[in-house]
Amino acid sequence: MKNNTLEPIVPYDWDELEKRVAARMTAKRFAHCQRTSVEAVKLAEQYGGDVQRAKVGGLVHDYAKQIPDADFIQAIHDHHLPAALLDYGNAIWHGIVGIYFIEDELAIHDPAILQAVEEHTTGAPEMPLLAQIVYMADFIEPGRHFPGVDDARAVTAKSLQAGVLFQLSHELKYLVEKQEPIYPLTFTSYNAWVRRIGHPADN
Ligand code: DGI
Ligand code: FE
Ligand code: FE
Repeated sequence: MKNNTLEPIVPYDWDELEKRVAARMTAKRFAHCQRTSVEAVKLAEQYGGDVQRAKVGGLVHDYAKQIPDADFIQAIHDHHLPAALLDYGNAIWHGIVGIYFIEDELAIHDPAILQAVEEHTTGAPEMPLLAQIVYMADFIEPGRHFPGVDDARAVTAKSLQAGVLFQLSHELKYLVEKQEPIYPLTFTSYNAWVRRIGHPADN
């Protein structure tokens, strides 16, 4: 057995997975995926997550980021997904609809990994540990340089759940500031997390 095997999560080895992911995106985006994978492994080690799934989930989370809009629209129809998705674009599609390309092209069917990819942009009201890990790794990987990223790293180092709420708040503020439409799940996620862990002083 080769030591870089990913079975049964992925039916081929790590080098092959990297090759397939790299083939679907620019070198810059691929480097982000690699850094997200490394960050996800660190978070999994710290918070008791599944390290192998974190490594794979981090690498494939943006697999569909550079797939053309027309292919997403086709996939939304083919998989009978909600028509409301058509009001959004790649920013929302690459996770929620991206999982179908991951299943078809990468032959990854692991439910925990697919859920983590599905939820990596909007979050979700109930995110399993792996989804929280991939969500935060994407946000704080060392290539991120937005204002507030150091606070995000510090919060996440203390509490993964507090990191999730931090990111949801940051995302909403950013979207409102840019006058971007907000996908309803982003709101629903924020509401659930702020009720669960917001205002610690009031609890
Ligand atoms: O794919 P990445 O750039 O690594 O990161 P991401 O998947 O977390 O976010 C991608 C983009 O999605 C980011 O520019 C902000 C945007 N986004 C997140 N939530 C929403 C959103 N865009 C809209 N329109 N509505 C949302 O609710
Ligand atoms: Fe993404
Ligand atoms: Fe990403």
